Amino acid sequence: MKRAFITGITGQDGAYLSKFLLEKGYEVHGGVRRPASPETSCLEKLGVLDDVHLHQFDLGDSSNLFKTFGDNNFDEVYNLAAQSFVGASWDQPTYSADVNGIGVLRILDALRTVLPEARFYQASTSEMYGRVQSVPQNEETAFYPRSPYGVAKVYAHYITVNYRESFDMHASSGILFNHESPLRGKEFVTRKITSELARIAKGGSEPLLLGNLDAERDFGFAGDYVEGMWQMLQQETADDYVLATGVSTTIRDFVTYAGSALGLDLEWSGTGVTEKAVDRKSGNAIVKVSEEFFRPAEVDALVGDPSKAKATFGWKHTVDVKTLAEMMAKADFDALS
Ligand code: NAP
Ligand code: F7E
Repeated sequence: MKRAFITGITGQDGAYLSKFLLEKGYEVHGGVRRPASPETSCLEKLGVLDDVHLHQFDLGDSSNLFKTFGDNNFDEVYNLAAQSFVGASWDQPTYSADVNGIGVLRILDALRTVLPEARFYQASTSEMYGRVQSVPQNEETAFYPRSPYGVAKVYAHYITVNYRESFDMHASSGILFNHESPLRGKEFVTRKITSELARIAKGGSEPLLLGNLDAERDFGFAGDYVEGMWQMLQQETADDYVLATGVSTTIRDFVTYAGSALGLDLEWSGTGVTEKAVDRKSGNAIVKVSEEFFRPAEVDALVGDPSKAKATFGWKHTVDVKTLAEMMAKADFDALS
């Protein structure tokens, strides 16, 4: 039986990856920051909390990384832990740099010293492309990060490549575009949209407040992406791969898709901060724009090219963006019933 360790096991991807690996017959271990009362709702919702082994683990502390890897003979280590909210990285820039950047060096250094045969996965991100240098983005596209989060992830990406090349470690980096699910945190835009529209569809009167509706993202389903993470570590040689759908969608269109799944027929009018959406049936204002949710520097448009992952191990997405919006909106609506 293979043994895997997942940092960030309590997050969206950690929960889906745990379920996926358990179904493959793995013994699954994971790191939690607050073992006395960890936030385990994602693992509970997927029904796997009782099947995983939780260890005290913080990316800020080298000694517990050495202990965790020194005491356990893991075959695969997936680093999913991060301060993952881009917007918060301007408020906590040094913390984001430490956890998302130097934290990865701490893991690699511990693995090199006490568990050098373990295969390693680093959660890299399309945010590294930032102000995009070509369209679509693939493994050869130059990085131009636009947030403290993105800058830290570029460091993490290159230190992973460097340890692979310097110490012959099996260390791979998955450059994943946005992937979402009913387990997504409510501060991220897709889940904010679906949870707020569900509230409105249930009779709530306050409109949904959003920032930049013109931003475009390549949205996929998290369940598809964790399979790609695992596939990367099954390759004989470690490498870097983009996972994406190849389709880009504005935030405005995602709202329209989610609204439609809940019976809201949205009509958009205005521009910039005066833009709004009204439900044609009720005449109620459903969406308004607030400057509060704009970022100091924006990533305007991302769209990925996953050809390398498809050609190498046959990965492709199975859920398109409309189905994703519907899945998330209905889950939020049902949760309120
Ligand atoms: P998420 O739901 O926010 O989960 C993040 C996890 O990291 C949580 O379990 C959190 O634990 C843990 N964590 C945060 N700081 C930590 C620290 N100092 N030490 C140990 N654990 C810590 O994120 P996600 O969406 O699953 O994303 C997983 C990874 O993929 C992240 O690295 C993210 O940056 C990256 N990524 C995500 C996407 C996406 O679209 N989802 C795309 C590309 C890359 P707590 O429960 O204690 O907070
Ligand atoms: O924003 C715009 C916002 O916070 C998406 C993380 O998983 O994916 C995620 O990062 C877009 C941005 O995700 C609101 O300005 C408009 O353009 O959902 P988000 P993100 O920044 O793309 C990448 C790949 C990661 O690696 C990250 O870990 O939506 N937007 N109005 C808004 N965003 C939020 N959060 N809230 C709004 O009200």
